[in-house]
Amino acid sequence: MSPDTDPAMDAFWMPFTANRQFKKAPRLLARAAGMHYWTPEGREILDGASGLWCVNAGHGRPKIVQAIAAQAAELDYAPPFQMGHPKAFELAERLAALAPPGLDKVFFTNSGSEAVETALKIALAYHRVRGEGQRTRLIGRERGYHGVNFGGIAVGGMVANRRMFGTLLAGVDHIRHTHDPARNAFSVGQPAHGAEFADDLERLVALHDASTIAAVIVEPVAGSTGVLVPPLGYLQRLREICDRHGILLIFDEVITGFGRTGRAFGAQTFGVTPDLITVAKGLTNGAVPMGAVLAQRRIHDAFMQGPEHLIEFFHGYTYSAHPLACAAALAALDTYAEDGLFERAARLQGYFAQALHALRGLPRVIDIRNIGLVGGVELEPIAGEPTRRAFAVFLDCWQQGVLVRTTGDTVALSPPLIIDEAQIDRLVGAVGEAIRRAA
Ligand code: PXG
Ligand code: PLP
Repeated sequence: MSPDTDPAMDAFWMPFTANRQFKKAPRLLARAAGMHYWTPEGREILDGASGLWCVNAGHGRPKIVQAIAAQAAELDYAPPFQMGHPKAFELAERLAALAPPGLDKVFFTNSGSEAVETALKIALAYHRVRGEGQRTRLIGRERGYHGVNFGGIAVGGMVANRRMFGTLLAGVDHIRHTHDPARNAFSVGQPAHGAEFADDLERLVALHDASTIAAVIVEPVAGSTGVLVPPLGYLQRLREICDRHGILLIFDEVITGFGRTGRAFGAQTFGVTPDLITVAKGLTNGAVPMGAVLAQRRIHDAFMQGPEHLIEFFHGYTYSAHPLACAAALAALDTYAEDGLFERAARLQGYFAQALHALRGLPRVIDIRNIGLVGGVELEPIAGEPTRRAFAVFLDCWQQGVLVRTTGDTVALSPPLIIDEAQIDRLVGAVGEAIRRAA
């Protein structure tokens, strides 16, 4: 412990945090409601990040709060193996109804990372139960983020998450990322160039043979690596190539799910239906940890063979479909629907895009990207000190009473979908001021 560190902060080894720096100058959040947080001293903070991309309906929504409290009193826990409780079934039906047609089977997990592991296991097992057990390869994409468990970091494409952990999963490969600032910088919405980046999958098919490949996993919009919006036609091309070769396509919609791109799922915004979708975060509006995999019926049905008294898929978590999470998710889906929040995101995206792209021309701004109510402002890194400039912007915004998120030298904005025009102006205005000071 360094002498200027609060001893009461010693024990907590903080996740994805510069622990020593944080504990010297902590940033604490004590309360939240609607679009705002408050620090323990009572300073108001405008939430430009939906917490961590998850509080899509804003904080402290009464229906969600009440649902969790009531559920805790009524049924705190029910074993999910060989047993069930009513809200788990109700929630699965609701999610199937919200998902693109065909994706009507739901497997519950407790996080996005677990949803990813689950989806990868479903893909491998699906091929195996159909007699194609030689399809063992999993393909990810450079600059992908799929959580922090071993499967997810293996298919993921962030070197900082990978380099400490040995050889990871065997047989994983990656297609190239879609970031192409030379042609696409400052695109409003989907970039025009780069559908052909999907053809990189054909390169891996030629190298490994399609018969060895189980699945490809991509985020429709890469979130954690800087808000990379898919080029027009790219996801369609990826779908076609997967279909041609019998490869499952997994969309990791942990960030893009629940209205972020202006529809319930990115699959709907971009008009491409995958075989599996992973979700988390906005599923419960961030109020209780929960994730899920949405699967095409035919994938589920392929498992439903053999004697009926035998378990078809050896997988599950103690807290799969936890009653508190189910109650929170049902109330979150009600809140999204009652307030028309997905439509609101679609309606506001033009205003948001205009506000964000007005930052073009500020010093060191090298790209601006947006879709729905998510945006990224990429800054020129300080020579030899990547991430420092964006982090300075983050700290400056925090001083101004605005919470944003940074990744690399990109400032990412993903406000709750309840944001209004004046709050968009305040959010983007604070980012602009901070960029000027950090230039
Ligand atoms: N897939 C995607 C696409 C994600 O964005 C996960 C999986 C993992 O979910 P869990 O619930 O296990 O964290 C995520 C999570 C950031 C940041 O701002 C993004 C995430 C998590 C932490 C930080 O870069 N996304
Ligand atoms: N480790 C031990 C010793 C366990 O008994 C269990 C579950 O029973 C686990 C790990 C997995 O925990 P979870 O189901 O919460 O993922």
